[in-house]
Amino acid sequence: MDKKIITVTSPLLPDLGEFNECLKEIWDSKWITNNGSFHKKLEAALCKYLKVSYISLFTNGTLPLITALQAMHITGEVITTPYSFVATTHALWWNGIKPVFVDIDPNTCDIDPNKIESAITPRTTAILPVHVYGKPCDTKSIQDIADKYGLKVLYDAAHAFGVEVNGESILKAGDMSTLSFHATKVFNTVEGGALVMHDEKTKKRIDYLKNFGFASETEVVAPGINSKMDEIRSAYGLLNLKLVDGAIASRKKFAEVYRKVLRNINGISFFDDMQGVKSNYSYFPIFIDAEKYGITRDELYLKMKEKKVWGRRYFYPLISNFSTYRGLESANPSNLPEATKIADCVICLPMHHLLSEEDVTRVLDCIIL
Ligand code: T4K
Repeated sequence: MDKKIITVTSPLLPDLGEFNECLKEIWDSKWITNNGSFHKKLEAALCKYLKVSYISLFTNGTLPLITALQAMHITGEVITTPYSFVATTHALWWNGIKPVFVDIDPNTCDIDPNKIESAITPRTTAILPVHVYGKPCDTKSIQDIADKYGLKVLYDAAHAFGVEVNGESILKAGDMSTLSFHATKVFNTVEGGALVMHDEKTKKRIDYLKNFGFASETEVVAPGINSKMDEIRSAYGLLNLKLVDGAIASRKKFAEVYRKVLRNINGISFFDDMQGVKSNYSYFPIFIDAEKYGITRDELYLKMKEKKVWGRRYFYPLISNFSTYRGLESANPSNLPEATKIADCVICLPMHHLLSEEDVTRVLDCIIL
């Protein structure tokens, strides 16, 4: 019998019966977008779940990045990481900002705070770090640098839904944080995203900017974009929010099995849980030392593919290697040795709530040589 494909992720789907009931309510109300009742309910529910005071829903995780930069009037140069999904740097491009890439700390895959200061110039206005794989950045060191140089900090927290450090949401760090609710994320609204901010004034301003800049029926205060989440996705999100803790618990269980087996394989490394961090197990990256392991990352990746196990090389190539950015001085691989090394040896293993024990065994059988 043909084996099924095991994909890197699989979307969390709400109960179809309950979703149908919501659709009926939306149909009856005839209010399908523009800050409807499900939109309001989802914002309130997310504030509670994520332990934050203010949130603004968006249509994806890219537009909140673009909008936050606009709202904070960020210009000139912004220090960021090359080790992320390309949307992080594209958000700078869309605002006419020059990205300045800084290397990562291989122990977390997040931007290395020790390398930020030497990249600051008189044109630097902000830092755009990413909590890669949901692993929290060193937010204290980053904030100390930002305060010293008068910089803003915008966190791309696309992977960090529900992540907490010592009982506090990671989304409280910096000036603002963005989330992605794409189908491939721990919590999804099909497509979707959000911006988390710390005061009501900013929330109001962001709500104008995601609605073309309208402050009232007749007033446009800025060239805003259209990035409002509709009622259908908001309802879907509300239902998924009830399921997300169960999905994270399943992910944790599978992560523990992976770790138990992989710990005994020479040349394969991975992350353990960080002290004091409530993780969401959004990704399970492994790092291959080809010399010790015996085959290269790409050989393993292709072998997995042959066996219908679709891992993904997140994040290879580095953003700094894409044609739009590789001409930048900071994109030179000699400036980014750790990120270059990690991008060349990483594979994210299948990690989602619908894996079975048999799936996990099939994944591990590919890796055990
Ligand atoms: N910042 C960071 C750090 C990000 O990682 C992202 C997005 C963003 C910003 C921007 O957020 P959004 O604007 O996207 O909300 C995926 C996602 O499209 C992207 O959201 C995500 N990061 C990135 C890391 O991964 P692909 O091209 O790898 O996805 P795709 O379509 O190949 O899907 C991967 C696997 O997931 C498939 O093999 C099967 C499974 N899948 C996927 C979809 C879409 C399903 O089973 N069902 C589905 O509907 O980019």
